[in-house]
Amino acid sequence: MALISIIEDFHPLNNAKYLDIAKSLKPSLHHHIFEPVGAFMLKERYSSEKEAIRLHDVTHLSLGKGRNLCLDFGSHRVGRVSLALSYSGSHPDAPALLKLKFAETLKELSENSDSYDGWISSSWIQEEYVHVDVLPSVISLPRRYAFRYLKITLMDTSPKYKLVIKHAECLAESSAYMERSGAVSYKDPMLDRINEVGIRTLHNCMQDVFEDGPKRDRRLWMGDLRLQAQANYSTFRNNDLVKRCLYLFAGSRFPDGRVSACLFTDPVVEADDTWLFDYSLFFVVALEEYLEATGDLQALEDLYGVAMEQIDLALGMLGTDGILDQNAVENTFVDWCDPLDKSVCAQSVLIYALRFARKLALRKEDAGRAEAIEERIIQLSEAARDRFWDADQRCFVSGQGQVSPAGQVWAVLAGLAEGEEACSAVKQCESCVPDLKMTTPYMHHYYVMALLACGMKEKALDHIKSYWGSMVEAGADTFWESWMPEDPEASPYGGSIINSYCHAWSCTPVYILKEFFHEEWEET
Ligand code: RAM
Repeated sequence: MALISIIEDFHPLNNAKYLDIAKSLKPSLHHHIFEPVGAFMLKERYSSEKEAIRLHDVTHLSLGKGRNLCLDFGSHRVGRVSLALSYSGSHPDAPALLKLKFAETLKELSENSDSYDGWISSSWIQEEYVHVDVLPSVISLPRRYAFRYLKITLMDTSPKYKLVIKHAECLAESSAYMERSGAVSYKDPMLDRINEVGIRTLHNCMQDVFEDGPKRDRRLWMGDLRLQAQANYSTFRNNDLVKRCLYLFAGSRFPDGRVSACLFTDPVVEADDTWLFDYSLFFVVALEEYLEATGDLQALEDLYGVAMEQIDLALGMLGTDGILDQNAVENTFVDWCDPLDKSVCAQSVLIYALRFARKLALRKEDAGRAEAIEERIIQLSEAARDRFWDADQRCFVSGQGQVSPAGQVWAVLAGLAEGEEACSAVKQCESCVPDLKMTTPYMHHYYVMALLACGMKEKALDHIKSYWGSMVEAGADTFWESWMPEDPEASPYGGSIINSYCHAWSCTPVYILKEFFHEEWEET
């Protein structure tokens, strides 16, 4: 299902004070130069068969028309690339025409982007045609790329000369210092590798905001931010970057006060005309967690009202039966899973957010509000149990008898079942129908959190090792936006070439391991 919202004449409600505070928190970017550590050629333009080349020999290679050269920058990098080019033979009598393709994974190198026909723009594919008029020369590409591999295909020269690639480098950028990740060892090679890949994923997405992915969409999404912030508190602790992002969301909203699902920051800050019910509520959750991490009274004072507005707007979407209306359900994200009936999830996310809103109210010493929220939690939970709990199947059922993993996970996280009932619901996740399987690390994160909420620590750890471990085994340098081990080509967008292979919502094992398992390793 495509997630495309177009609202004609959309004019976000901007708050200059919040945007000024966000601006004052804009971080500077740190730079680091990376050069290739390896090289190879693809035997055919789109084949995966490789011919190894010693890096040392690259600067002496004369590339003629149709040849390609792939440079391996060692791991996933986010930055700006420059190439020093020269020639062999006679003086160049025609421009060199290069096709440059930047790839986050090896697989992308041999994919033909012309075959992509999905619903997200193909312009996200990192490919350029570049004319080089003067040789020798150094060309600096104008865009920032997210990649490990660079494939240079020589589309044309002239019979009089060949191209020589003398040097390539990437000026990588991030607002986080890798040396300050606070990485610890879990004394288990796979967990250490998962932790390392997770930290790199988060680091490479930490730019002047928490980007969802540096290849695509390169911007701030609320659901992603909530998880990035949690991972950040366990690692880099760039808490001002979280603060900046919260103020950005508060600073540009829907005209009726709703927090937008996502924001653009360039050329000016502007809320996207996309609203997701669950994402707007994650503003409340992320604010409370930020305050817990920092105790920032200014943020509490400024943003409390915006958070409570999200709660009031969401409560306004309840029917007289205490169950959310279709508009809320249909605008809930949860996971990329078309057949998923999201009614249990939407109701549960609201109750989950209410629990954070209550903590916020207590923090603000707003006792009346806290009490009213408590009553709502009880009322909405009862309504949800009446509607969705199936005592025979011992799990939550929505729509036309649908038992989905996402529904069980969110109901448990909302506290709609406890003890044996919660365990029984969560166990349903293992035996669901293929169409309802979880598709993203984002959803798998919440599954692990539900296992932990049920006290199933060993299972939670096993799942981290098997699910995130399967990405590591499939060659991930950074964690991927969407991943189903049994269907490696799966994409929510109609073609895996457009998938993001460094997506921060997938980095959360760095948080879970540190917060829920670290002590155990310290003891051993
Ligand atoms: C994708 C983005 C983002 C996610 C939304 C719902 O397009 O990559 O990570 O939050 O969808």
